[in-house]
Amino acid sequence: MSKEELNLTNDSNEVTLESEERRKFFGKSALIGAGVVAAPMTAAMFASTAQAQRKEMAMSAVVHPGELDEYYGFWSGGHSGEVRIIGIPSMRELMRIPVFNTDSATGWGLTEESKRVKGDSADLMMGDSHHPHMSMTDGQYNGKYVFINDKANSRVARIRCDIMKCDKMLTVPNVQAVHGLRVQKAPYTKYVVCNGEFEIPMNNDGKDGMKDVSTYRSLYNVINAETMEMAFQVMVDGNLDNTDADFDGKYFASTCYNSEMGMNLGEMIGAERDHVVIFSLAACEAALKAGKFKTYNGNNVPVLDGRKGSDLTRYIPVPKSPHGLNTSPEGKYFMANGKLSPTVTVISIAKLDDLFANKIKPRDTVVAEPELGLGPLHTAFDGRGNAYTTLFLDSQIAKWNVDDAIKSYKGEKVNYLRQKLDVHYQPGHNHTTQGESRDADGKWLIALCKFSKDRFLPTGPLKPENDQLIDISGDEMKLVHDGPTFAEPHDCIMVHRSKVKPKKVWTRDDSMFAETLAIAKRDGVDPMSDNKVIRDGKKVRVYMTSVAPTYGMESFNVKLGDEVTVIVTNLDQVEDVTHGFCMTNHGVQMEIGPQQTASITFTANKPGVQWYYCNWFCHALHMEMRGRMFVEA
Ligand code: RUQ
Ligand code: CUA
Repeated sequence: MSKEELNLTNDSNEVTLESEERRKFFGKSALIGAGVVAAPMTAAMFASTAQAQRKEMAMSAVVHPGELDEYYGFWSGGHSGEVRIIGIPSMRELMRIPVFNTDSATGWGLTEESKRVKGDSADLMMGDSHHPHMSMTDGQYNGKYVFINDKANSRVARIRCDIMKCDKMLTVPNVQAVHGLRVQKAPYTKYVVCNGEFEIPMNNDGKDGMKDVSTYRSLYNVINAETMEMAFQVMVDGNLDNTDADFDGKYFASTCYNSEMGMNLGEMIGAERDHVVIFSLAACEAALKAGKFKTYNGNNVPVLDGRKGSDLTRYIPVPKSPHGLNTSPEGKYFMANGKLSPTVTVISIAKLDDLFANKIKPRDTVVAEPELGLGPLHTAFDGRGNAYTTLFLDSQIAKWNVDDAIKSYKGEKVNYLRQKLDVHYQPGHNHTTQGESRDADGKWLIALCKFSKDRFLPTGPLKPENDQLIDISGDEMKLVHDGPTFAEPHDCIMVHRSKVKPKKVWTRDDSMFAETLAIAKRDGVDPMSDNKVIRDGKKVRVYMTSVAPTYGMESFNVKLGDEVTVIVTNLDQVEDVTHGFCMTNHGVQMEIGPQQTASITFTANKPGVQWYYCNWFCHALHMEMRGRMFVEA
């Protein structure tokens, strides 16, 4: 296998000469050997006749000790509520970013800074994260933000990629269950868009009409990506599910099921057809400007009417209950995945202008509807004209050629199906490297399998999911790696490492703790040098510094029942020297990275000596990094 095929040539200026030399030295056979170690095979696989071929496949996922992955994977943590950073192709979990969940290690959800980010939902400890997507400029990832939805609590959060922390969170008003989420791809991510999935009365105040289903609506939500405030919402017919954007900054599209407005399964799947709803951004912005909107539930978010017949939207009939909606990376097609139908509906984006001008009928925009297999959920792309669709019921990925599917739809006798690959088992989302951007490079495909069954050592009734890495660089898809993951990665993106530039230490003017510094200033404290206790009635603010392996304050005094806020500033400037602050027996713990200020509040409800200690291993004398809080009864 050439270096190219091993993915070692890309931006090789980042790869040290030393490792280049080492790779040459290792040569082919050594790499194969290491591959077996990195991705152990089951006995059954060894027994298989395809053994030699499988070894060849395992090779390309190897990232040797000390070497770096080529891609950042941003993984949804599903109902764990977090986002995870996975190195691709090694599939090593590099970091977890707590977002909607509460995190014991970093204190996310417990610290004052994280509570400020969570705002009106600071009391919620959990979430259900689905769709992470990175901000873009001209259809390319720009490394600035990753956005993610929380279906459980109807929220959208933003992660800053320079520090890999969540810095904004919005509870979307007027809706329940924010599901599909994408970003505007061009000219830049001005808006984040997401679907309010479950239909509810427009004024959901528990007064009249609560049981009158005809008043229920699902809304499309458009959020300003920079301020993370609502821009506007669009009322539709049916339940919105997944969404994506074009590459021209003109249209968004959502799959929409339950056009019947049924309240139970039987009613929801009665009709033969549901829809893809197309939203015209220009028409929506014009309606907004002209004041053609209403407000509901006592808030001032403008809600536009995009129901059937409105000029803001068009409804394209597709087989019933579609699920995933994906834009092909050259910007030509929206694709709606059939779920209950074995097909994917291919909609030509170039025809949408005519559709909005009423020159053609909605179905005239459909240029292909290939039949792929049972339970198509999501489609990914390799940038070479091929599409990869997960077949949930068949436990397969279907690779098919888009141009051939279009020819076939026109009646030509061509076979658009290229290959079906078994995956293990029941895949939901799949994703290719940079595949939702203009830079789709067709190297790797991930199948996020909902069930792992027999693929790993048994772990009791609850089993991991299985994220499978597939090499798509050649003509054939090759399964390379089984990756167990905890509940439940719905979706992911894989971004080339050249696009992401995280900081190594915090900068002192970071907005994350700006408010904490403002409080310190009011207290007349310089957190970079002062170790001081400020009493403010029953409230006590304890400012201390930390330098490995000591806190600036060995002890402090409070009274029983005081509300104590401990504000720690980490003076260390060395990369990776993170300190912690834990007050034993008080449920208090947090991370303080180099040059960071972090604070946490608790009630001193236990008299006597209470030790606090550093819980991030920072120094040979880390165990000695502790102090006493004296609580006077
Ligand atoms: S959507 S597969 Cu949120 Cu498919 Cu999970
Ligand atoms: Cu500071 Cu451990």
